Amino acid sequence: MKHSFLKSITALTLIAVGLVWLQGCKPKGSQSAVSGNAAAKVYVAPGKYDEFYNFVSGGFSGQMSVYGLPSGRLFRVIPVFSVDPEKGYGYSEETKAMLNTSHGFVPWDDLHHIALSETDGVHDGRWVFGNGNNTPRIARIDLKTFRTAEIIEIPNSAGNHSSPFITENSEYVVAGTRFSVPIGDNQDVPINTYKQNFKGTVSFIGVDKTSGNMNIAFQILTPGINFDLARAGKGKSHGWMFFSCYNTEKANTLLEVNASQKDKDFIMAVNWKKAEEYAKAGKGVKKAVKYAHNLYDESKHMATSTIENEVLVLDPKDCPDMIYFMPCPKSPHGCDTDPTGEYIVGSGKLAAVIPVFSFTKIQAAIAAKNFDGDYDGIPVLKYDAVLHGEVQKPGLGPLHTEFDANGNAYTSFFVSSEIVKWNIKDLKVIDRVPTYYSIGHLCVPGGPTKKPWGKYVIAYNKITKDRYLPTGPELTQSAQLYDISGEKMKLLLDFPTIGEPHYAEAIPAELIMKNSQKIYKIEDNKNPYVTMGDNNARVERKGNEIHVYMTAIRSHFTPDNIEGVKLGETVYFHVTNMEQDWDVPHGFAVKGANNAELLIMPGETQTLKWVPEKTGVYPIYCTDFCSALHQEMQGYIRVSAPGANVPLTFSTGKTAPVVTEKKDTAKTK
Ligand code: K7E
Ligand code: CUA
Repeated sequence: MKHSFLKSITALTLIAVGLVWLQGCKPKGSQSAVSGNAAAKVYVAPGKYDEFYNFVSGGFSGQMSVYGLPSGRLFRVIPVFSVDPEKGYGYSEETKAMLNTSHGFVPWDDLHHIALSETDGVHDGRWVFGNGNNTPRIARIDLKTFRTAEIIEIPNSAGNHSSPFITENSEYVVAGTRFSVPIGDNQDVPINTYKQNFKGTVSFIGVDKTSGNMNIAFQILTPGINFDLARAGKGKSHGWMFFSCYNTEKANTLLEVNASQKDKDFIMAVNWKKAEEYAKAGKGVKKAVKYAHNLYDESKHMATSTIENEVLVLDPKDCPDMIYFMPCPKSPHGCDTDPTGEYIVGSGKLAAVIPVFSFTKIQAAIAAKNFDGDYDGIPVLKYDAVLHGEVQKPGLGPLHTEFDANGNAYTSFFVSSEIVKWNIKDLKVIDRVPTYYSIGHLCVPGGPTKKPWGKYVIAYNKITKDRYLPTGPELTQSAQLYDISGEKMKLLLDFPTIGEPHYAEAIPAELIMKNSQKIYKIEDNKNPYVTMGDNNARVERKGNEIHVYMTAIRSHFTPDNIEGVKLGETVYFHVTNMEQDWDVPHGFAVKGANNAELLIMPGETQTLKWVPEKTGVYPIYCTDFCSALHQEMQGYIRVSAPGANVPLTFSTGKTAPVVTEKKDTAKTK
């Protein structure tokens, strides 16, 4: 009794102390931290371009946002996992399938990490990937159009946090499960059978070299621990992937305490070249699962969702020398590889040091079987045998590390709210700057690649408190830009962000802007509901459905007068934007529709579904100010009672024969 009472007191104290400590402290001198010429360094004159694109995850907004650097100007919010009424994403008939999952339509997710595609270890500007944490998914955004082109769901996963980290030729993006879960046929098991029944997986998602299309190449079954982050090897460590793991205690409740027991958790090193060989050699087992694979077809302007039924699973028991554990103090979060691929940095949230591992030593330790026993049958490498060294007294609560091209590392510290610059070889701290406040991830342009462009480090902060004008209980989160061109880091700029920023990547603007698409060619439009020119505009009744084949061009819709719709019918507006000029979208909205607007790009067709609930005349209009006569870009659709004798008609600019009705006559005469 007494013993367990004491135990719980200790646990509670731990929690209390931990909470105070984990919440971080406010750095001093927050008002006067900017150097004299900061404004000039971030000033991008009107009409001039920024030097970098910055792709920033939106966290619980489910979206990705695009900023310019160094200005911090917001250019675009790309809808990825969340519906976006502004663009009709997830609302138009064409885009709904993008958000389909094995659980049905899921209109939201939690996007934490960004991975720009790479060729030979360098960002190539073709695609950017993002992860959905909640309903495990990975999205691919096409950087020609800045639109989500593909979403693949990850089966046997829950809380897809360790994702989507990319290999140096975009061979794979990986997805490690945060939660271990019961896997297999019987998932209805007591939670306290965690240790027996719960398993983890890490998935390797192949990326087609030409199309970018994803497929789940294989999954590796792991002990029931939590995967947090990952990084691919590069250069000499190409062919390996490193995952940080926590909860090696395999706790299933009060992880705050119960998963912080051990002095060291693990970084899991995966030899994925070897895993590939095992997969090819038939060492895997095909497991029955269900997951959605959604693709946006750019010529059809339409998404399709396919439910897949199978995934190839590799069990380390049948695949020796494929994975190893390296001890890493204490609840590691970030796991980052330096530009040479030799050094792997673990960031233990509760650790007092930053351990840096050596790939050369890892290989030697594996060859010499220098193991410290095993964990669930997987060899554990000896800490001292694989350690390059530890950064001493770096700060409190290390989370993530990025690199410049000069052998320096930049680590974010959530608790002590700072960025610390240190030298990778001699592990000496060079500089530290406060962040306002409680930094999570940080980003150096090209920082995770073989060729960092350097110049800046950007902090993505969790808390802003007094930094901005107050906006009620919810305050903006923010980014801060620091100059890293000299020995000392210099704060240049704060800018607010969309949602909660987690990870971000930055890439020189010229790698993307030269490929940016301006329009969709109307002659290539293969949408089954396209209207090729005003002459083909029409309204058709199919059973209980009315299909409006409509064109939009400055500054009218064809047709813009529609009559004869009956209450109880469902109306589909298939709107084709006939424009072939850059930056001339048309919008489309219907009064009272329980839906969003459409925002239709030049040459594109999008469809709005509308179920009228009352008889009457409903205005329709263009929502995007497209010309001097934008405000004239409008029309009417009339809905009559089911039995009414109103024929289905449509027109634009025609003076229809006057139908005399009593009340009209009464008014005019
Ligand atoms: Cu550190 Cu979800 Cu990458 Cu946020 S995670 S900070
Ligand atoms: Cu079209 Cu406004």
